[in-house]
Amino acid sequence: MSRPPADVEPVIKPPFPITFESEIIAGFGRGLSELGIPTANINIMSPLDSLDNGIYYGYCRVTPVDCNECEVKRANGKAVDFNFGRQLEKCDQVALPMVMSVGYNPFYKNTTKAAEVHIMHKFPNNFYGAHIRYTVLGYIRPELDYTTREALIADINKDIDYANFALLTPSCQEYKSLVA
Ligand code: RBF
Ligand code: MG
Repeated sequence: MSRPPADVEPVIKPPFPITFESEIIAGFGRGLSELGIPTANINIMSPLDSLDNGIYYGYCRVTPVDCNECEVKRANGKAVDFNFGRQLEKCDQVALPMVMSVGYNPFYKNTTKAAEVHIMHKFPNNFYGAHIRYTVLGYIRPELDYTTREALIADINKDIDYANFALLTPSCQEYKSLVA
C-alpha cells in the first residue's frame, strides 16, 4: 500500500480510531542519536499487538506517573534515568500529534518487535516511565528497508509532514478528545 496523498483530507475508517494506554520504556537509544528524530518507545501489549507492522499517525498525550526516580538498564547495558514524566509541564500534557512505527525496523534488522512514537512537540526533558494514551487514526505505509540512513530519515520526515497535515483536518480533529 502506498502513502496517502498529502493534500486530501483523510477518511477515518475502521478499525480506526484505536485508543491504547501504556507506558514509555527505554528503546535502543538510537532515535535521536542516529537519526536526529527522537522516539518514545512503548510497551507492546494487547491490543497494540494486533496492528499490522507499519507506520501510523494519530494523537497522544503523556502524563506523569507517581513513582520514585530510578535507573533502568537498556538492552546494551547503558543506564537510563527514569523520571516517570515528573518534569512534564502542563503544556506538555495536552493532546499532541504523533507518528508511530510498529515492527522490526528492517533498516536495523531488530529481532524483537517494537512500537515507538515520534511526537511533534518540543519536550524540554525526557519522560521515561510516563504514562501514554494514544489514538491511532490511520495507516501511512509499511516499514521499509533503505540503502542509506538519509533515505530512512527523508521518509520519516514525509510521514511527519503527512501526519501534520492530516491531523489538522476536521475529520481527524474530531477524535482529538479521545486522548484527553
Ligand atoms: N525503521 C525502519 O527500519 N524502516 C522504516 O520504514 C521506518 N519508518 C519509521 C517511521 C516513523 C514515523 C518512525 C518514528 C520510525 C520509523 N522507523 C523505521 C524506525 C526507526 O528506525 C527508529 O525510530 C530508530 O531506529 C530508533 O529506534
Ligand atoms: Mg526511541
